[in-house]
Amino acid sequence: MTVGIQLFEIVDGKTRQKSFSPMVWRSKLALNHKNVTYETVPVTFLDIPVLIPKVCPNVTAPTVPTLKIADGEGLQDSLAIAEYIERNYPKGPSIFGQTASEKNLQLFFDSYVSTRLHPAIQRLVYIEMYEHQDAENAAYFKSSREKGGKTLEQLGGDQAQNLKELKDNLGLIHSALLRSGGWITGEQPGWADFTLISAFIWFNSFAPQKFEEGILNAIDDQVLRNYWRKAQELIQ
Ligand SMILES: N[C@@H](CCC(=O)N[C@@H](CS)C(=O)NCC(=O)O)C(=O)O
Repeated sequence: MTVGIQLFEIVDGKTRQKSFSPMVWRSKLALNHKNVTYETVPVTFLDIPVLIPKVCPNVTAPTVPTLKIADGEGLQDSLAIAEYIERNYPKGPSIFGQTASEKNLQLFFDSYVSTRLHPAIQRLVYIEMYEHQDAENAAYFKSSREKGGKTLEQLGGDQAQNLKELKDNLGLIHSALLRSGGWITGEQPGWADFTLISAFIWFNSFAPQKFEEGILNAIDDQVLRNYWRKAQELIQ
């Protein structure tokens, strides 16, 4: 039997149904955008160091997403995966745009999402991520995150302050969406959108009420809510 492209994705330890990682979702949205046929391989936190080195034998720090492109050939890292797809599936809509400067701007947006939204979201979902694990994965999650000496509660910090930080940093994104009237990248979604939507998926999958408050209701109009509604067509 020929096994095609496989994407290793992390799921929660309790139901093993919830694909939550923002980095995995960046890859999934890019694969879907290019109409690539692939199957997903669900793994938990504890499976990652066991299974990923079998696909990528030389990696020092196994993580997901990992794409198995052929027997014995694996590719780690969401951006590397998207670049591989863009190179190898030239037909159809582009992920990064037509020019180097378009790609550069999208990577700038990627950095903005990763540095201005992810930290506050991470602090807002530490406890929920822990609660969605089975006993073994919960113990791993807790000990790996607490090894710096702070408890999960302490790492989460002041929730009101986290929501304020999110709101402050959503302002520029909201303005960009108002200007474009559609996706961040215009009429077609692109890498910038995939990074933003993936952050939203992560937040919403663990803490839908905080997501509602911290993202959809952060600014007093429908722009972010309409964007999230529109994003549902890409999420499969
Ligand atoms: N730069 C990497 C980061 C990948 C990463 O950190 N993945 C997380 C899930 S979001 C992971 O595999 N964590 C394993 C762990 O925490 O044990 C990428 O973009 O793919």
